[in-house]
Amino acid sequence: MSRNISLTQYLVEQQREHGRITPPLRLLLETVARACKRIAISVNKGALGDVLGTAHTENVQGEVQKKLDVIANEVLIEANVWGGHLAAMASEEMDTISVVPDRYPQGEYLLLFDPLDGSSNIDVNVSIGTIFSVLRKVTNNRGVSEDDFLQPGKQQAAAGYCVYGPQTTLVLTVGDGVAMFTLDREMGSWVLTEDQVQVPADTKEFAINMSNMRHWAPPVKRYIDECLAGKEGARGKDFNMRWVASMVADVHRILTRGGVFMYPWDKREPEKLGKLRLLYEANPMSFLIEQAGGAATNGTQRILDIVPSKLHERVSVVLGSKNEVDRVTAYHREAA
Ligand code: P6P
Repeated sequence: MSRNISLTQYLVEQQREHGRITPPLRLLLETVARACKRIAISVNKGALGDVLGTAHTENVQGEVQKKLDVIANEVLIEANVWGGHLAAMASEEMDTISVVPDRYPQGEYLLLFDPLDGSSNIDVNVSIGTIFSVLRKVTNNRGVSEDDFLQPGKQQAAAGYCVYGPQTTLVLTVGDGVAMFTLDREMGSWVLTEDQVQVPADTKEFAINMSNMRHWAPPVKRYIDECLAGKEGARGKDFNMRWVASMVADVHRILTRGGVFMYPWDKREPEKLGKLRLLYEANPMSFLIEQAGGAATNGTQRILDIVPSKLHERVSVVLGSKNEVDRVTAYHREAA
């Protein structure tokens, strides 16, 4: 990929050739991309800026917020509130939705985001990222409410993430495959560096937090035990393990070279369906993975088919190389 295509040109071509992008959606995506550049500047300051450590506040999840969690959330809200492309926003860092105030026009789109995912890695200089999901507001005859956000992930208009790592890379889908844009810091612009990304159907790499092994359900334990048994075991091949504890980094690796990512339900908090959030973590990542030829389930059901009942609903996640996800899902169905 070397035609040096900018994000704007990619979006204009998607708009012109495929009709998948309306002008307000193009404005939305360019605004989010610009906000990610602003977040990258704050992330890259590290100890040189007043951005590390905790903000001494808690979010709706009861988690202590890092300063950069709050900064990233504010950057996304401020960048998107005035453009007229959005009706409202939802964030991991906010208890309820943020409706576009009356002083600005309201648009037809809803933006959901985890402004800075993996924030436990901030202070130790490991890759983190911003995850976003775009829905269309389905009810035009009244004001926007939280119920407008409770749509299954298959109804997303767009989804993506920005990974703040050795490179700053924006990964995006509007339903016509997955494209990757690398930030050219000299120009301050996003340049298309991969298009029509494909996840290999098979892999030898799995990503899971092994310290939770004693809490897993049997199908997960069976799958991982077989991976660990290697070529002498049922799988007849050796596996490798990766766990960055930053979903964006793990998913980016899988989009780049394959793999399977699992954050399954476990019995530590049995009332919780999983750790990861459905609307602004699992859904956007599942949309990207499926658009790249991979698969994403909660162990038994396609994630994008799940109809949410709450804004901050959690879900069990198995996603990545299709043949491995299918195997894990088959083990769950056999166990059921
Ligand atoms: P654990 C980050 O906090 C996150 O939400 C995901 O990005 C990541 O995959 C997971 O949690 C890591 O969880 O329990 O391994 O720290």
